[in-house]
Amino acid sequence: MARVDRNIEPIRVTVDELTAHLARLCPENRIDIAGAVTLPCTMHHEAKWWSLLTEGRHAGLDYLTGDPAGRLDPTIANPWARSLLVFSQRYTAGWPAGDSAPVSGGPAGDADTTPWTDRVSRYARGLDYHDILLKDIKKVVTGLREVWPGLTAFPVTDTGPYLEREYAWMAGLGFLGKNTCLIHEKLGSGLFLGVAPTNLDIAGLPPAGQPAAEPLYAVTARRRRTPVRVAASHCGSCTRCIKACPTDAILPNGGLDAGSCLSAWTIEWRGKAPPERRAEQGGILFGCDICQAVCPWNQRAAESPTSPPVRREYEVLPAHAEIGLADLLELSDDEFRERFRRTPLWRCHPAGMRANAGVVRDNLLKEG
Ligand code: B12
Repeated sequence: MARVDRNIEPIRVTVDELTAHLARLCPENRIDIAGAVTLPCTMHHEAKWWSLLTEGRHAGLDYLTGDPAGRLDPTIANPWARSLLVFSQRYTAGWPAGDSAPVSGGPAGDADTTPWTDRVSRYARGLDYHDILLKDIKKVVTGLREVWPGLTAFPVTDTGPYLEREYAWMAGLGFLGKNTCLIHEKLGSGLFLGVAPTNLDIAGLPPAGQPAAEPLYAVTARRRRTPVRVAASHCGSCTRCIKACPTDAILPNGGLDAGSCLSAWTIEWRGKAPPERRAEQGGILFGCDICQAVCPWNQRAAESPTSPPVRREYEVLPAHAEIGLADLLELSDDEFRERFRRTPLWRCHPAGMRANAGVVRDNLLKEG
């Protein structure tokens, strides 16, 4: 990655000042959790990242492999950056027990009555988080800039060269599950993440490389007096996600073989799952929630939903009810564009959506 030299001076702030402003700006802008990390810092799970690349578990996603040094150290591209702000927004209030059917990939005898949106990951049933969350983060940043006019910050969600889950853990937003997801002990893992490198030099944060015990802001009240998140994982001996994954994508001790993940097959590979493995896709149309749906942390989150509710933009779009699975098989490119342009489903392109629908139809016919 090219080094961008900018004459940007750091701004000295205290963690208490930042916390006070986040406490005001996050709820106003529907951000559910926020924190900060001092840059540069050590990546604790650097080895996990390297093994993904060296063992070829990155599903052939070239955007993951470019510029490894830059990905591990954002200050190479942004030498002016002193901290990384991390933001999270819920897209679902957990997964109730038993929710994984019918997208579980098992027999789907009620194929005729299952809305096709039940076969889509929850994160992708409404509007696109790249628009919603990013706008919300930008509003928080604008609010911070009113306080600190010299603030430089480049918010991004998903698309930047940042290991967002690692930073979210470092910033105290949650812990990392065996399924590699960032899990908040009360909100579960139905969370989007976004980050912003900034020139805020924040006094009072844990030293660079030391994970924070708590986020700076959370929509939930503290549950425990002694924060428990500093350990990387709180999965204990639980292996539910490992056992439930129909394609064995989650490794025996945690971590993901992305090339076996249904999410990669249906989103990134656009319906081009290996022909001999298509039956493993079962009734899943787009994305996959199984490793999250079976997670006890998510089932607990669903049982005790927190207020305020999840942003309604992430709920199933009413227009989706106008069509069924069979229509997706024949959706024209124009109709795909019209229906899905501002949704996460856009990512798999029209041909990918038709291919995914074809795999589901074939699997349902076989199972039925
Ligand atoms: C590429 C990508 C994918 C790929 C590959 C995922 C992967 N695990 O490598 C595919 C297409 C498969 C995918 C799937 C999904 N993704 Co995705 N994805 C990304 C993206 C763009 C990059 C991830 C990356 O760099 N992977 C490389 C690996 C090594 O890093 P990592 O997965 O972040 O893992 C880190 C830690 O978890 C830790 N780690 C890894 N293994 C283990 C094991 C243990 C035991 C421990 C303790 C730690 C640990 O080390 C890594 C480095 O810090 C990020 C956005 C971003 N810029 O970070 C979104 C992102 C990770 N995805 C997200 C989501 C929502 C999903 C899905 C749930 C979508 C769906 N329902 O289908 C699934 C979940 C699948 C899964 N179990 O991971 C969210 C995650 C939110 C969260 N709560 O964690 C992100 C952050 C997008 C966002 N901005 O919100 N994704």
